[in-house]
Amino acid sequence: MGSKPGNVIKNAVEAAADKVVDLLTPDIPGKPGGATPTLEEPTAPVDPLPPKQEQGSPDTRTPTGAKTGLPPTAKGQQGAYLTTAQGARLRDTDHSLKAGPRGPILLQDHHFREKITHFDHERIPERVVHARGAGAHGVFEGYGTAEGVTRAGFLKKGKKTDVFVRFSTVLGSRGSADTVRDTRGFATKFYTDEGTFDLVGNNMPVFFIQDGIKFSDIIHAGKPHPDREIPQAQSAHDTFWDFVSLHTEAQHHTMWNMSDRGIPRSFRMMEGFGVHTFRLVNEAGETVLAKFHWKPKLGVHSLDWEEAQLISGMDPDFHRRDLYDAIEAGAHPEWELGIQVFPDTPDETFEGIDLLDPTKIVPEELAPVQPIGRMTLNRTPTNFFAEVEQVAYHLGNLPPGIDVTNDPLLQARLFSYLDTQITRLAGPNFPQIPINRPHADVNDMLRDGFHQHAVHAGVAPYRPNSLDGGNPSVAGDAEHAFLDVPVTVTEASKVRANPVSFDDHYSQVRLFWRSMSAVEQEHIIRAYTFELGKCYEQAIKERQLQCLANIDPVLCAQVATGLGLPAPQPTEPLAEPAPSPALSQVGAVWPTDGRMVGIVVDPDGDLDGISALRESVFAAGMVPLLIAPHGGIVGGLPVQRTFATARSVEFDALLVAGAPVPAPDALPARDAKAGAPAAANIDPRVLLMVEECWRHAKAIGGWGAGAAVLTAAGVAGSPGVVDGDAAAAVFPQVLQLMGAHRVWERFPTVVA
Ligand code: HDE
Repeated sequence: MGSKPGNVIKNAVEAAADKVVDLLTPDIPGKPGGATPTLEEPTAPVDPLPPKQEQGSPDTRTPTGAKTGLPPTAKGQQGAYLTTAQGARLRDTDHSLKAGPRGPILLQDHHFREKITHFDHERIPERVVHARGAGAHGVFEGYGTAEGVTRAGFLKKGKKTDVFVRFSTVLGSRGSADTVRDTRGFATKFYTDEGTFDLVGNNMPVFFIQDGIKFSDIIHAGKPHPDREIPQAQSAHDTFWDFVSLHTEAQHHTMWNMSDRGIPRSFRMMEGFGVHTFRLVNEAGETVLAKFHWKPKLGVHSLDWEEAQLISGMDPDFHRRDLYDAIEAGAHPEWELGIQVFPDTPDETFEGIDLLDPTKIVPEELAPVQPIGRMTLNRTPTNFFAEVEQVAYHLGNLPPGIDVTNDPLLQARLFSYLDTQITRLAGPNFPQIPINRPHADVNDMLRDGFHQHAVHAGVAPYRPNSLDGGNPSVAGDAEHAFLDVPVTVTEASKVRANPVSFDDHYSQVRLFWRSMSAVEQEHIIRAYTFELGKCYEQAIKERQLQCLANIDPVLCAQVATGLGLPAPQPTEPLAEPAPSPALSQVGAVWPTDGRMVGIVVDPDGDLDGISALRESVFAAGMVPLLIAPHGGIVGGLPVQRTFATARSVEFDALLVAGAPVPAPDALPARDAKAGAPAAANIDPRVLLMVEECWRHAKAIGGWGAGAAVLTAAGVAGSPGVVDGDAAAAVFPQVLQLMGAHRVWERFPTVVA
């Protein structure tokens, strides 16, 4: 017979109590009569546990990406039948469940609610800065040249490491135009075997502020005005110039923005800078200070300001398109990573330059940039949101061999990047998002939180422990542990202050100005004149002119003339720094890979040699685009642009084989030149293309009827305009001109 229910419970409780006693009693060390302890000593490690689930070397970084062996064009959905998020197969996804065909939607329609609810939450907060960006995958290969100064494994000779790079503008929203005048972000995630290394840099080597506590202030000043939320992605407004004229430490970075560096031709043609000084440590524990530089294989090139503005309207995605087109066409962008190396002295200066001041550079002439590896971008994202939008950089992500310094801007950044992701990516588990997963095995003791994807085994996520076999154990040098370099921190009083050396706000701005060629100086003058000309407040213009007077009197006088204001006298003695020729973008010849060449043809004209010309352009690693009055096929070749869809800004050079004289009624009356002489009666859209290419100092070539077009446009015979009898004679000369990026002598200069 069974016992009474009350007895069953009592017996079970007693049995359980016995069990507890059975398990625990013998293990209490020193207890009289206790058995020998069976658990491990807290600190004795055994073989490490396998990596946390879902966080090993991620073969499944992108479910449909190349890593899985699927082509990038693989279908978005995997499987034949549409299902709910729970896997229930669906009969219909186009009609909501209604009370009759004309009735209201029923609340019980789970599929409808799941679909709309998910859609309602598709957007996440955009980055508070650097919201607009584009990213690509690639590979980094170490040269081994840095082995003497850093133990970082990814820099060893021949070592290949996957990377993901995100380029960005700073000020604009996620949908803003690519070609605005702004700093560009250049953030690289190295998925190294020793943990992820994020080099979160810009295309300019200095920053607006010296202390991170002012970051929100400069960004509030640069972002659109809080009342009307305009202007978008611009620094040409009162609050920006108010800030930089009051915080004169910003003047150096501001001049970089006003220079051609503020309007890059392509992400592929930008330098990148780590900005801060880092500390490197080698196997022997010796340290040096270092600055990181990315040098583009294609050279550093920029747009013309008018061109940049036109592109903002014609093709706001210009830089993004350029990057993805180049990668997909096989013109894989490349950069060399280099370092400037300085002795790690107690004063942390080099040649009198404070290495902790992020508003200062060390000219390359004083400390050459030494190449330590090469990066190639070779794969576009499979899914923009999953990869480019969700990638989360943090300059605290460092491998052993690279450490931070006390640069107060860097120190503030060490806090900010982790913090911002918690809101942006909704919780602390964002490192588990595929694009953010390290390629090194992860074995952390972080648990729970929103969006926890790992299913952790074991009971003791703490250490030391005796319940999970003492795991995890800690690593030493032999196991590639990260090393916090034991730098001496001098005892000092707490202060809110900067070193005195940080007070020099002008000498390096003058250094930059004096390093520019005449044409680059002219562009800088025009940029300041444009931006200040957009300000309303007279006092702000005057204050900024005073800053310019302290940089250079000629610069100040020219901008003042443009603004119609008197030029003030300097209030500080002008420094006489030696120029740094490495800062100028003019004067060298560069590869032309991936450049765009427009070829204007007349379908009824002489098409001889066009096919061979296209092949020559391809052979030079560039992209020929045939432009004709209408689409379709001309001379057996596909037309890529028509007179209606083409605009000069898309091309790096223009070749004109001929342009048909439009029939009198072919163009709207406003486009036709009434009573124009026959020679000038060329389609005005072709003339505009030629004129703009000329104004933007691009190489132009023409032959036969095309040469006549150049004459009619009034550009024949001027520098960088080549004419000849045949395409075969003209193209090589145009190619040569393109190597210099622009026909520099076409730009006017006012600075002697
Ligand atoms: Fe950033 N910065 N920053 N920054 N930054 C961010 O982090 C911040 C600074 C840079 O493509 C944010 O994930 C502070 C210098 C790049 O995802 C945020 C300070 C340099 C990117 C942040 C600086 C940079 C960011 C916004 C002053 C060049 C884009 C979203 C102490 C060396 C990364 C995010 C990407 C992004 C903070 C100054 C470069 C808010 C507080 C100097 C390239 O955390």
